[in-house]
Amino acid sequence: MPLPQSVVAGRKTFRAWLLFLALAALPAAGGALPFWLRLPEGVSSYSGRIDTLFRLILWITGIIFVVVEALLLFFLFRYRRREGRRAHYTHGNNRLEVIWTIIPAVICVILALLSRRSWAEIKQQMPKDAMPIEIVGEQFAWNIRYAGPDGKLGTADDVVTLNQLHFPVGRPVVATLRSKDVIHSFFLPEFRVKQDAVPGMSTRIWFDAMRVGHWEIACAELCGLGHYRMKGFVTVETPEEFEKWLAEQAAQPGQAASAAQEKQGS
Ligand SMILES: [Cu+2]
Repeated sequence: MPLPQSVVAGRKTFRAWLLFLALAALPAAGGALPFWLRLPEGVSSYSGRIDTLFRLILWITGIIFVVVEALLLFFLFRYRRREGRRAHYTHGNNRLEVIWTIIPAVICVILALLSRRSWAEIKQQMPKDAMPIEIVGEQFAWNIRYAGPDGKLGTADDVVTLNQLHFPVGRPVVATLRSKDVIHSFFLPEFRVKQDAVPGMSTRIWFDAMRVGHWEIACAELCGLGHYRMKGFVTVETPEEFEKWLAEQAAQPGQAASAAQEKQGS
């Protein structure tokens, strides 16, 4: 006895979804992205985990995008206006609507579960033995405050630099992020760090570097006319080089006074 029409159609839909999921999962599992979508090099110890999630989401949304646009074009062409054909009114198809609501919901829940641990480790738990610093955004610069010779942040011997972020390789940095005026976004692309600096709020973030080098800080929030030049510089160096640099900064005339002034103003 031949199978009813609806069962055949159901099986076809199921097979199509299986094929889609395999298509989405395979390249993502292989960590592949086409060359024109290459990410910048990953420098922090968690950049690889962020990239895996990013690629997975990009493949899933990318394939859905292509399928949806292709269907849109197909239906536009298939049901175009033609002489003698009357439009007919339809309420849609309940079963289809349930399917295309449940599948994205399941995908979202799976993605949330997959990223849960990384989110906790990167955004919620601050590492111990980290170097504390303070970063204050303003139109249009980053003020970065380091603990001075007394090793404590928030004292008169703090070292304050403009747009110069230095830290030693291999040691995590916990930064307290603030803003003086409008919302800025502290962005270190190679470290996979992006966090809003919101006036009136202190937000803690952490990052580290697996190798020495020079990179850039960007502001990822349109914060005013000078937004484009709100650029800073990251220097990751050996612990000895970092100590030397910090001592040099502390010895600069006016540094202590400006640190104390900053403190009063903040
Ligand atoms: Cu900004």
